[in-house]
Amino acid sequence: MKKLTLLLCLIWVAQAQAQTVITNIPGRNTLTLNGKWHYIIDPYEVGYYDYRYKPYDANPHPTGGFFLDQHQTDKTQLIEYNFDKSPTLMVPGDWNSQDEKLLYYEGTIWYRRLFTYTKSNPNDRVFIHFGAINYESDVYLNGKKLGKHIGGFTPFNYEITDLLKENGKNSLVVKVDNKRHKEGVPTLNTDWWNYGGITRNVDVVEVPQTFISDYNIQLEKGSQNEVAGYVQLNGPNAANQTVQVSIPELKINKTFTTDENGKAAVDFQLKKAELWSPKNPKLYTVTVSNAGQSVSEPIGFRSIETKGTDILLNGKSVFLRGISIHEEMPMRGGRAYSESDAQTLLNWAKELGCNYVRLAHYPHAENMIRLADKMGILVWEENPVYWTIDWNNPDTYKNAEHQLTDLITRDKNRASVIIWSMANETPVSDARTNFLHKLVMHARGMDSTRLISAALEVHRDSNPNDRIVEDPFAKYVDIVNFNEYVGWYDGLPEKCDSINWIIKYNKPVMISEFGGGALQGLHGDSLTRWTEEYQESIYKHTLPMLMKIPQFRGVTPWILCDFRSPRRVLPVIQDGWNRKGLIGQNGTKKKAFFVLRDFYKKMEEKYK
Ligand code: GCB
Repeated sequence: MKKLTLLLCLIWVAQAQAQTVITNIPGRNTLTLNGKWHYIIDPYEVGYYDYRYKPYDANPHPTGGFFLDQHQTDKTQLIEYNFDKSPTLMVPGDWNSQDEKLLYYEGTIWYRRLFTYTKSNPNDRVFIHFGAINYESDVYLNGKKLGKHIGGFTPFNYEITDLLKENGKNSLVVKVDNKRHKEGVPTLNTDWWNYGGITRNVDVVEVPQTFISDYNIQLEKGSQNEVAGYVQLNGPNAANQTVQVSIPELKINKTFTTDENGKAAVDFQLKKAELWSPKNPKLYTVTVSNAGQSVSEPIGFRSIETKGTDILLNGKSVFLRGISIHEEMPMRGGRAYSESDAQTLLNWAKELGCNYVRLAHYPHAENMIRLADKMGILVWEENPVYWTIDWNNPDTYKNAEHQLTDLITRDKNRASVIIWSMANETPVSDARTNFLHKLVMHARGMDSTRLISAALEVHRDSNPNDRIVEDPFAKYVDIVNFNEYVGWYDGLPEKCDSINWIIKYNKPVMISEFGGGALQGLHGDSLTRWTEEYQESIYKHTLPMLMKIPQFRGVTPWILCDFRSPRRVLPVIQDGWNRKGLIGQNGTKKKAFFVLRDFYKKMEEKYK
């Protein structure tokens, strides 16, 4: 009997996990739960396991566990926690940068937020939506488990219609655990700070019984006027319904019918539409409606493809003047999360002369991509498959595929996004290449319109000056990207002058990383490590070297800003920061910033 209950419980949790993610949250009827949440630090997970190390939530009628959010109702009662009397953290936000004692913390923290909610319509359904929680979360409403989610950078939601106390106090408890795992995605070893917490927006979302859960409205591959996509309804009346797609500015108003799964194929022509580009980031208000409800958002239309060694944006060859960015605010030393954080980072990229950014090494917040759409900045988005993933573990693969799915689901209507990157600097082996190839097929199955890439590695040969890019995975990508550190990990800056690049692919080639460390404000000659002059010299020697690669079509140097990393321990210089930023920890630009800016001015002229 016990076993059966456990099994039912597991099935229920699995179903809760499988809930489809609602897209376009900013376009919906929402109540924000951002703000102060009470929290309890729980390194031993006493709020989750009993003293025999059994999870309290495995019992359908749990007697303990912090998720019950209990309070003493009489003085004899023994309850050894109290959310009301515990301190608070701001949500969204990582915990590390909010309290000094949490800077290095990796483990479990419980969050609790009370809220009241009144539906605008009694028949509506209600969901709770999380923009991202790093890394693993267990979510409970009014003492009942909604589900478990794994993966630190993508959104998820749970339906709470039946558990919600209308007009009453609801207790939302989230167990967040940011411990790293060998089989995780990312794995144990990275070069960035493992910021834990509820790092993005939390919203209550109200929708009709049958609602528009998702849609894809983008130009078809290779076309500059044919829109192809779908609208997905969710609910009891999803099948055989009519849905409308309208773009008033273009006088478009089309009707489609859903199939038995609630999905309608969408297909129509754009006449005289202005195509989206960095020079003209034109967005049209697109409205999808069904049975009296509608969802709108600004959407741009552009085509992206490769031809030989060229990248064609709206049919015209482009050079991608880029910069790599971590999702971190240097001055604060914490995860970037707000619209104004995104504005600061992307304004710096613009100042540098960029038309493109590489959002490394995991999916960044949705507001960043939406702002890139508005500002006219092309975007590379990356799955957190970094360095040495557990390639032979099927659960690791599922996890990676899941995160990629949620990323593509979230951002497929963003014109700015042109590249899905599968991975960064992964060591070549059959298991790794199969793993990545499967991810590519999955991504192409979900989205045939965007380009696929990955940051590959460089090899040496018997000739000490030859650098070779040769990787069995390269045949599956549209653009060959690689990271190289000649002048930093590989010799001194002048070495760049004598390097021969051997790259035999007839595809566009981009350099996804190069650079070196400099402490902002530290000056000396160009051979003294950590000075701004050394870093400047790397840029001065690297850019001419890259120009000699015939297929060279873009670059995203490492990196816009200094960022925190526990790998970087050198006192006085690093103090826990990777110093390869073109902008220092205090927001001041280093000398190399201006070298790159001048180069980008020339490249802009050249590709006019
Ligand atoms: C790399 C990694 C990046 C590191 C960088 C470095 O190749 O892709 O995550 O931060 O090198 O600074 O060494």
